Amino acid sequence: MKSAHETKAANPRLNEVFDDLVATLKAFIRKHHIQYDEYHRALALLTEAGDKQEIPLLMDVFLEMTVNDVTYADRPGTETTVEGPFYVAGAPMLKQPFVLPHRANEPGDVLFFSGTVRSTDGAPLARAVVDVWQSDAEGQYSHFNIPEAKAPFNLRGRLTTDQSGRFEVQTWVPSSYQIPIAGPTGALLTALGRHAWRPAHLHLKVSHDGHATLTTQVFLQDDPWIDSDVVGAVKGSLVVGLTKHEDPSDLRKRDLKRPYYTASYDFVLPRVMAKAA
Ligand code: MBD
Ligand code: FE
Repeated sequence: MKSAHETKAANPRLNEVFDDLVATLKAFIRKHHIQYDEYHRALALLTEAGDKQEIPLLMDVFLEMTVNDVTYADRPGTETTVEGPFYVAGAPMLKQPFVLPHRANEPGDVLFFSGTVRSTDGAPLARAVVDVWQSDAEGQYSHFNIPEAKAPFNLRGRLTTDQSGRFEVQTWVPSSYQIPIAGPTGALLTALGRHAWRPAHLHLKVSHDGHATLTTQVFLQDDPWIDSDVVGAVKGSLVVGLTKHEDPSDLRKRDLKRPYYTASYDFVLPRVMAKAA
């Protein structure tokens, strides 16, 4: 549909989707008899979300999963899920043995997360880059909940797979994550009578030359919120179990004094076809 305001179609896609967005919202306003009180409440919510830098959180909680579904429908290999609002590019490139940046008194239990990266044809991918980020054991993300200056790139890092496509990284078991309920996104969830929890998860971007980058999450199986993620981002194929290690011989092997956990995941990346000239 062509709007009466349009002079030239500099970007036909923009005209098409924006005109439809506005038409959809106008139909929504009529359908629900949205009047000024609710219109002003919507403006106040968006204004507060902007002021508090929460627009990415608000959008990702309610809409990103659908964008993910549409973008990656029919994609082979490991299933994708949302990136979320807390990725920070440029995390440190780690050296062997891989340990994510952490504080001297990092709370919680040590986790060794290991796995492989392969191509859809089964070939192991050496020197694939695995970019990991997660909350700490108290549900806090560095650079967002923990000030950057206090703990730069805490629990964020990049590592590479070895010649057989394997990796192992030491981190800390993430906890269930509650979206801050004091902010506008959390307040909206509370007003809706919905909880604000996500099950414990590790975020990953896995990349390799000639392959499509995989953005996904790995979820911990026994989490109480595994079936009711507020973001709706859990897929069964992305859930892993934790194994607890407390035998003295296991602890000696890792040079640790407290029980630790292991989990693993085997990632599969689709090849990108070279574009025909
Ligand atoms: C998160 O930690 C997250 O991963 C997503 C997708 C949304 C909100 C908080
Ligand atoms: Fe997250």
